[in-house]
Formats: sequence, structure tokens, C-alpha cells
Amino acid sequence: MQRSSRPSPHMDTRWLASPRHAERLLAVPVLPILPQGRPAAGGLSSPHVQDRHNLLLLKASAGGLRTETRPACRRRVRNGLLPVTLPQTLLRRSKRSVHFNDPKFPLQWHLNNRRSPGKDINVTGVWERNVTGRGVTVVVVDDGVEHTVKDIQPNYCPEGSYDLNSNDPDPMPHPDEENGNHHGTRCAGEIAAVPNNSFCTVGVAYGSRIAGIRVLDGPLTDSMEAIAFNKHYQINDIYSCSWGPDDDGKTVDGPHQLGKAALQHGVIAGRRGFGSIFVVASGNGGQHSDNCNYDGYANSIYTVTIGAVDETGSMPFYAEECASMLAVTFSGGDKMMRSIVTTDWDLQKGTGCTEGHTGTSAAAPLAAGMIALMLQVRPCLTWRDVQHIIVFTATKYEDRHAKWDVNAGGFSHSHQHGFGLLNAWRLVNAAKIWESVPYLASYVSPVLREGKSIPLLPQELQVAWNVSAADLQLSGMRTLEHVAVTVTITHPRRGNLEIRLFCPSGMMSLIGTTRSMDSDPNGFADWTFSTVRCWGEEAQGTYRLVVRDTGDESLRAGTLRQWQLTLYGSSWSPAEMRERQRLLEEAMSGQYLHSNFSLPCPPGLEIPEEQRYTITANTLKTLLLLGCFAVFWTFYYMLEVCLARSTVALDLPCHGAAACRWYQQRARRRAPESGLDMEAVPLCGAKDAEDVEIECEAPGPAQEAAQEERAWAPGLPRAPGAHRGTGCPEAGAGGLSGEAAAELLCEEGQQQQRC
Ligand SMILES: [Ca+2]
Ligand SMILES: [Ca+2]
Ligand SMILES: [Ca+2]
Ligand SMILES: [Ca+2]
Repeated sequence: MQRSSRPSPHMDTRWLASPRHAERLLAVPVLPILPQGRPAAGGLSSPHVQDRHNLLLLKASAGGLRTETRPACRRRVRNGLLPVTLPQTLLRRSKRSVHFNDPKFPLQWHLNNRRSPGKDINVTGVWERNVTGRGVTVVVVDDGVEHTVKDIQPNYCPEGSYDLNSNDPDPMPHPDEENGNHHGTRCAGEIAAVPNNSFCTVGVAYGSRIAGIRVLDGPLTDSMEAIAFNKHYQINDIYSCSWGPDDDGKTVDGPHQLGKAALQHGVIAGRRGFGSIFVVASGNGGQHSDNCNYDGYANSIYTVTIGAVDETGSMPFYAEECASMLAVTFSGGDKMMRSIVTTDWDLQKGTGCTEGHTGTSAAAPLAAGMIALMLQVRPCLTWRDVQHIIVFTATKYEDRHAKWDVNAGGFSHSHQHGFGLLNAWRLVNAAKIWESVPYLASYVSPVLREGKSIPLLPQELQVAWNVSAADLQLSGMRTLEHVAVTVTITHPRRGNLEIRLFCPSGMMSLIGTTRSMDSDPNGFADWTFSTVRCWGEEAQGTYRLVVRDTGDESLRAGTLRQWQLTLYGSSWSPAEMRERQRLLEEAMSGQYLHSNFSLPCPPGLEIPEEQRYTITANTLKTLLLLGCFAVFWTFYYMLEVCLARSTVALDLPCHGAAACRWYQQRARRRAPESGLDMEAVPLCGAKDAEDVEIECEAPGPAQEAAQEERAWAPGLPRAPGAHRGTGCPEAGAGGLSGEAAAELLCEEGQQQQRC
């Protein structure tokens, strides 16, 4: 049976995990069942049938829940096998609908695909149960958000917004010549476009609030990125980041020191300690054979890495693949495929609505919206809970490009599609009953110095590291989440290398793919690759790193200098993971969304936001100008001093030895007063260039007074014929510059007929 419509309030449905087997099971365990398997208090306790609402079967028997098709059920009712007259109570139910008056909603195939039923994010059933992202704030970190457009304004959250490009609180995009700063507004519309306003579209989490951080419209520094990742992190719950390093197939880059620290700080302190959710797009470098393991944002364990599939479920030409891909969702494909219909800016050529949003940029906000729905039903999900739920609920999707492997934890993963397609219905139902995973456990191996040369294919370099039970005892880790490998490799052409990591189960992750365009001669310097493909497997055992060189003999061989293994996981045993999987599948009927069931949620911590100083591009320019100015003046001053000294050396006109001696004595007297331990350099008494000995002798008290008066009276005319410098530069330390003192002394000397 096809998935032609969303579940209605009176028709509980269960979908099989894989859409290719998607068929509606007409019998539903509406009987609320607690995780322990007990019927919930107040739940239905006797079998009954309500055919008038298309509800076919609610049946609990001693043997448990049964499923039954409509004809079979009718037969049984007709034959009197099922009781139809039961004590009835009035149930309060409100009519729900997914009909919106927004003119472009029917074109939003990714929300409700009428042409190919089932090939959408399966969200309408969630909306019908009033799960719309209420109480959750998503922030779009991008080139700005035009929050005044009709589809954004009612949901706009100014408290979570900021403009790091202009350093003000308003992230309004600035129109540019290329008409290019509409990206953030489009992403924001996908998440939270307002429904039923007769305008454009509807967002995935249309009940959520949407904020914007403008950071991409200008030079981006590590510090700005770090601030963006932590901006208003007690207001913003989810950071949607549809950007990353260049997807040119030759870049290896990611967050730098401050950005990395901010991501880590965000998951520790953000969202009252439950952790900010960072959603990143896997990248659009598919046509350049780019791979998201060369993108540090995708590689990071703190991010939810989201790739794209087109409306047929296939991997589009632009999509990147990698071992750290968590899941995929819909976006545009080639020209024949429909793109994402969303809000747009109305500046320049914009109309406030577009049918042409595409790329993994369009996929990440859909994921952010779906996570907002999850956080509404369970606000205390941690950043790791969100990743776990995605791993548990994403659906495997057949695609000729995708190669799926089932790991020892029972999860299917492909480098192309991660754990599969995000499904809002499954995500929200799982979130509703999700109890937090145990604390994060990690293990870091020593730095393993190898210094081994990498042979050409078909040879390969293989190194291994065994993680023993004793190694894991301290952290208590049993099962894996992310596995990361940090490598330092030298190679004359980096793109020729292929790096694979094998977990103890034998599960292979292609963490470093060959890239024809990457001719970088420096290899990898402490680059961290990560994989999610061993999720749920036992952590203990031997990990193997295999490096191959696909180049030829024209280049010298590369060398694996060193590597280091880092494991992340928890104390969950494989059996506990399987039990959690069972509970989640049981919840997929929607029974917990129906009921008033809710697990207790801790309130979280009061963690104040850190105030950090922003170094914007303008600040940097100002600092640079000031620096140049300072350098120029220093140089000028030094030049002046050098010239003055050389004049002294070449031209010692002062024969007023008495004045010099007087000045030396005076300077010595003043030095302690001014706090300077001055060593007078007696140029007086030294021999000049013409071997003329300079004698100094003290002036009389009257001359001393006159000298003092002149010394402290600026603007006094210089005596005719006076020369610069007397050779007593230390006078400056006594409060008079060497030059001024020299002039003064020469004048005095002349007056005394001694110069
Ligand atoms: Ca602004
Ligand atoms: Ca609308
Ligand atoms: Ca990329
Ligand atoms: Ca990631």
C-alpha cells in the first residue's frame, strides 16, 4: 500500500523502517505501553473497533497486539467475532489538518510529496499532533536573515540574533552586486516559514522561533566563527550551518583553534548544559570528487553532518560522501529534478519566495527543523541523544550509488547516505520516549610514531593498535559512537592517498578518499578524520589503519609519520543498545504522541553566556593602520636621533668644558629624582674627530640660574652661530632633550667665550 496520506488523528499507522517496503499496517498498538511493557494508566483496556473513522483495529489480547487488515476485520465484526458494543466514554479530539492556504505549499514536495508518495520527510503526521517546534529556537548562521519578510517576521527571534559582519544586533542581509546574500533567508524559511498567512510556503518547524547570525558577508576570522558558534547559546538551541571550506576538491580545512574550542564549549554549556545542536551541510563538491572527511566541520564529532538526496532519493551530482556522514535529507538534483521551495528575500530581484533552493545547503536546514520538532517533545535531549536518535531512526534507502554495510551493532551505513534518510515521524516518536545516553566516555591512544614509507598500489601500508579491556576500564566505555584518527603524513601529491580505518569488527571506513584535483605537496599535518560507521559496536579490540598510494613511480614515496586513535562512546552494552532499538520501534506507532505520556526532564543548569570581544574586519583594519603609523613614527624618530648623534660626532663645536661638567653633575643630581638609574656617558672629556680634548668646568651660580631659565623656557631664540649638540645627550634624562641641552650649553659657552 502506498503512503498516500499522513496519519490522521484516528488512524494510527506504523511504517516499516525501509521505504522500499513501506506498507501501511492497518492495525496499531494504540494501547499505550510504557517502556517496561505495562499498559499505561488510563489507557484502553478492552478491545474495541471504530470503523467509522477508518480505524480498523485496536486489539489487545493475552498474546499481545495483533495486526489485521480492513477486510479481515470487517469479516470478524460481521461474524460477531469482535464485540462492537462496549462501554463508551466521550473522548475529546480536535480535528486536525495539514491543509494550508500558503500558495506554494502544494509545491513543497519535500514536506508532502503528492507525485511520489512517501518520498518526503514524513512530517505531516507530526504536525497533526501539534508538534511544530514550539518553544525551540533555531539560528541560521549565514549571510544574514531578512526577518521582515512576511514568512519570517512572526517567528523571528531578535534575542538570538546578531550581525558579526557589522557588529550590531540586526542580521539583516546587505544586498550585494551579485544578488548573493539571500542564502540565509532561504534557509530560515525552510525551518520556520509561517503557515496559513496566504504567502509562499510553510517551514518544517513552523512553530519554532528563528534567529539569524550574519557572519558570511565579509572576511571570516577564527574568532568570529567561534563567537558565532556560541552566540546566545542559552536562547538558540540549534545552529544551522549551510557552509564550510571550499568544495574545490583540493582543500583540507576546518574550524581552527578558536572555532574548535567554541564547538566543544557549545555542546558542554549551550542549551543549559544539554548542548547546542550544530547541524552542518556535508558540502557541494561532488563534481570535484570532494569528500566531507576533508571538511573539519563535517568531521567534528560535535556536529550533525547532513548530506542530500534528490526527489527520487538518489545522490545528486553535487553531493559529497564521507564516513562521518550521519544522515541525508531531500534537496534539489539535476535540472530535471524539483528543488526546494522556500522563503526568499525580497531585496533586489527577490520576491520573498523561491522554487530554486538546492544543494546540501538546503538539506541541513530541513534537518535542523526536524531536530526542532524533537526538542519540542523532549527539551532535555543532549547533543549526543540527538545524534543517537538519528542513528537509530534514519531509514536505509536504496540507491544505485549507495553501498550499504551493516556493522556489528546492527546499523546500516553508507558513505553516501550515512545511516539513511531522516524521517520526522520516526525522529519525533523516538525523541518522545528517549532516556538520555550514559555520559560520554573516550579513549585516546598514545601518539604512535611510525615513520613508515607508503608503498604504491597494489602494496599498502598497514599499522594497528590494540585497545584492551584494561585501556577502557578507566572510562567505562563499552560501545562506540565516533571513532577519530589524527594522522601526520608526508606525500608529494596528497590527492593520491587513500586511507581506510578498520574497527575491531572489521567494519571499514574510507576516511581518506583519493582526489584527482588535490596536488598539495605537504600531505596531512595532524589532520583528524572521523567515522560514525562503527556506531554501536564494541570498542575493545584491534584497530587497523591502511594507507595506499594510488600514484605512480614518478613521485617519491610518502611517509606515515605518526597517528593517534581516539574513541568516543558510552558504557552502554550491545544488549542495552538492542533493547533501546526495540523500544523505539515500538514507539513508532505514535502511541506516545497521542497520550499524555512524558518522561521527566531535568531543568538544566544556569550557565551564563561568556562575553567575548569581537575582532571584526573593520577592527583589524584600524589596528593595522595604527600599527603602520606607529612603525613609521618609530622609524622617523630613530632617524632623527641618529642624525643628531652623527652631527655630534662629526661636529663638536662645544669647547665650553665647564658647562659640560656642570650639566653632567646636574644630570646626576636629577636622575634619582626622576627614578632613573642613569649612567652618564661623558662625551665631554672625550676626544672629538680632530682629537680635540674637551674640557668642562662648572659655571657660576648666576650663569646656572640663567641656564635653568632658558632650559625650561621653550621658544627662546637660538644664539647666532650656535651649533647643534654638545656631546651631552644624557641631559634628556634630566628632563631636557640632548639636543636642547646641547644648544643651551653651546649658547652659554659662546656667551662665556668658551665655545
Ligand atoms: Ca546589521
Ligand atoms: Ca507562509
Ligand atoms: Ca567539501
Ligand atoms: Ca559531524
